[in-house]
Amino acid sequence: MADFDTVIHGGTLVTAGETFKADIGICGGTIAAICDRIVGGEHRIDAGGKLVLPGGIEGHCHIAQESSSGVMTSDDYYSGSVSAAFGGNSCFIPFAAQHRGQAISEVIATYDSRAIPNAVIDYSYHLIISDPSPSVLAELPGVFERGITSFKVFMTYDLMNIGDGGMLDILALAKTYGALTMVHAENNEMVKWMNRRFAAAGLTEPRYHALSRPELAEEEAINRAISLAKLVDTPLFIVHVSTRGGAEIVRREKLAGTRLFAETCPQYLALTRADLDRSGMEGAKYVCSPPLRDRETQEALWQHIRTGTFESVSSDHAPYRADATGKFSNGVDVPYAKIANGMPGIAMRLPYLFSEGVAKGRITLGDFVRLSSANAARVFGLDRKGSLMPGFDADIAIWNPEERRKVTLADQHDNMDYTPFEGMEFTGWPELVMNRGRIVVEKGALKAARGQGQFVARKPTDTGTMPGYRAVEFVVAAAYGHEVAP
Ligand code: DUC
Ligand code: ZN
Ligand code: ZN
Repeated sequence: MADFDTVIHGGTLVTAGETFKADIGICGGTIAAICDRIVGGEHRIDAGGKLVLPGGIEGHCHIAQESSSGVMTSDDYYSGSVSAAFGGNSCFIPFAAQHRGQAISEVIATYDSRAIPNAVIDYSYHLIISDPSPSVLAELPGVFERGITSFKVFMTYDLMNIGDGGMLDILALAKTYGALTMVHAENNEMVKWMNRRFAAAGLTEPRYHALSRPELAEEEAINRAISLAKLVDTPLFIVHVSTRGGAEIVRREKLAGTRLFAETCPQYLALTRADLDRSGMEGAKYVCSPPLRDRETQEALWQHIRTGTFESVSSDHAPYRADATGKFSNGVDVPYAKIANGMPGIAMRLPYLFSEGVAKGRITLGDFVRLSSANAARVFGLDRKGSLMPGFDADIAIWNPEERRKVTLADQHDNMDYTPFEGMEFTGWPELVMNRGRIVVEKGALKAARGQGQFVARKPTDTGTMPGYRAVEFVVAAAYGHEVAP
């Protein structure tokens, strides 16, 4: 009997902290050994001197999810996970979205029915809460027990925005159970006010979408969200930071010890609001929220990536086809506010980050692993993923750092009719992706069976040595002899 089910040999291993040549022995889906040279193994995979990395963990994507206005994403758990795997990921965490009036048990059952038979890589959910009623809050402990240890709330969109009071209630509950609250931070009233101004002036083309969601709306909401989380003294994750000002607030607060995490996304680094100027309704393909910004912002965000402001670069894959099932579900030639919000990118996240980051010398290979996998594992409580270590899941991606390829729609594996990265040339592509020791993708071919991905129960977030914040008012109340819990 062979010692190992699989041995990966002849590669250069990269983790968040180290780069070294070694072989990996895999047994029962787990990394069993890492050492200079491993002989034997039932299957042997020759890494041929290429890079052997922890599989990517996509922490922000919308799969088989209805928007608040009822538009379904084009990707289900099959096409979404296949596409993720072709892009170097071995695990993803889409959202399970509660719409108002829904019980959480119903939401989770719905997403289970979508994910279990279809996912080809491991998955979990972040729970979106749009209606924090007492009965919904009462359901949350059961959700944490199931290993869904993070949720997302919105400060914008009339049908999703839960208001500051709702956020405080959720943050307080999250604190009790050690859950992580993620937030879409844009000031709803500022956006609505801008929308009314543009509508009154007859400015309804896609390009005005970007202008209707000012940088100030993001900055104000990030600041407010952090204040709310500090009052409660519980960790917060700011999703899709798109502005220099927002990133600067995150940076400042982290330096002050606030328990805060944040991400940005490739679209804010690769595209600008000028992409919404494309002729006809082509610009609709670039409608996403927060919106695309400008070249100066791109440079600033890269600087923040380099210097550790962001834990991860996530795709925010929100795939709506440029047809009546997606972008134009309210009709073609509609005002920008009626165009479905979001763009695809789950397969391009890592090739983009590798090419523009590592290959262009902006970040190190260790940074790449942190931003693509290791930090997501730590922050989202995937305690057996995000690194190459004995005892960890054999979630592994072999990358060819030299391969140069142009992005085309024909090479995509999602269910989309466009890619916003069309025509861009990237250096560095994944060649093989493995999840729990099973090959999912190899040399451009899918090897996984539908439904072989497993739900992963997650642990609470590791906030490490971040000291957090204790509002003086609770301290004074305690001195008065009243221990009021935040
Ligand atoms: N927020 C997201 O995170 N994704 C798509 C649209 C949105 O508002
Ligand atoms: Zn969002
Ligand atoms: Zn999103």
